[in-house]
Amino acid sequence: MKRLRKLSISLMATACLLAFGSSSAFAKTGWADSFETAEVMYSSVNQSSGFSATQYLDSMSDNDYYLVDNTNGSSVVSFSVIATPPPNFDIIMGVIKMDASGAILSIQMDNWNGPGYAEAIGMSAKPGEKVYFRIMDNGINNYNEPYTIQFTKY
Ligand SMILES: [Ca+2]
Ligand SMILES: [Ca+2]
Repeated sequence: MKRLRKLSISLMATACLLAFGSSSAFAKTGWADSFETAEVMYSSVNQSSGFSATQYLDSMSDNDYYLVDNTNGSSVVSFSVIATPPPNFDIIMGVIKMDASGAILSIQMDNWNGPGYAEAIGMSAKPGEKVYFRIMDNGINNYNEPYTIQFTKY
């Protein structure tokens, strides 16, 4: 019975996903899957001191990109990013820093902590730099619950 209910809920979610294909509330594969479609957490043009989002990864092939963009900035931006997975979900946070021309300055894949535990980084971006954060799963995971990502400017 419990299983049946779960199935009908997931069918409903699928129906909603079809009805509101572009809604970020059901964002999954197809949302923020590349550098070009990254969700902007901070931009030197439209500065914010904080950002947070709650999103789902739906499968091993899904991933979400987020951007801290200091391309047109006039000063160094120092900040932290914390990605917190649901229980039984092992998250990997890729951190890709680029210069204004898109040349990659550094890449790291942070996976310090296991299922249910956050990956976090404190760093800075000089004027002209941008940093992409790529949220991925580490193997097969619990896809029924969302992860959260939080950007905080120091
Ligand atoms: Ca995605
Ligand atoms: Ca991890």
